[in-house]
Order: sequence, then C-alpha cells, then structure tokens
Amino acid sequence: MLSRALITLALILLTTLAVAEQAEESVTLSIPNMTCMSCEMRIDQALREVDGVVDTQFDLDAKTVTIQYNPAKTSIEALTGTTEAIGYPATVTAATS
Ligand SMILES: [Cu+2]
Repeated sequence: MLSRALITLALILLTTLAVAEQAEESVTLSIPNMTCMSCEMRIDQALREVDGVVDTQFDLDAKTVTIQYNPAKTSIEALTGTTEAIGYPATVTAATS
C-alpha cells in the first residue's frame, strides 16, 4: 500500500526532525581574562547573540563558562571565536554531546 508507506516515511521524518531539534550539546570554556562581573556580562551578551546558544552558566571563581548550544546552528569553534573577538580567548575544558 502506497499510502501506508508514505505515512511510515512521514513518521520517520518527523521523528528525525524532533530528535534533531532537541539535540543539545554543552561545552565548558576556560577564559583566563575573565576577571570580574563586567567581563562576565560582556561575554554573556556576546555568546547569547550567537544563534544556537541556548544557555550559559558562568563560574567567575573558576573563570569558566558552560554553554548549552544547538550543534546544528553553531559550533565550539564559533563560540571560542566569539569570546576571542571581544578580547577573551578561551580554551575548551570539557565537552559533551
Ligand atoms: Cu572584568
């Protein structure tokens, strides 16, 4: 039956899209130049302007930020590039998918 095959295909497609939509990854960046609250705010603002960034959690004492992002829209390279562009070079300390 053609219609049954089409429905099956549509379901597979929808499931794939739903999974892709929800897939989030997280990366923790070490940012040695981040020394105070205004550094943190500057970096947070820049990161949140990146399409695909879902959330950020800063640890000022550890000088790290953990970023939840959608890997379909952005990448670790784009995120470190963003912080570096405003004067805060970053290195990856942990990444999960
Ligand atoms: Cu500062």
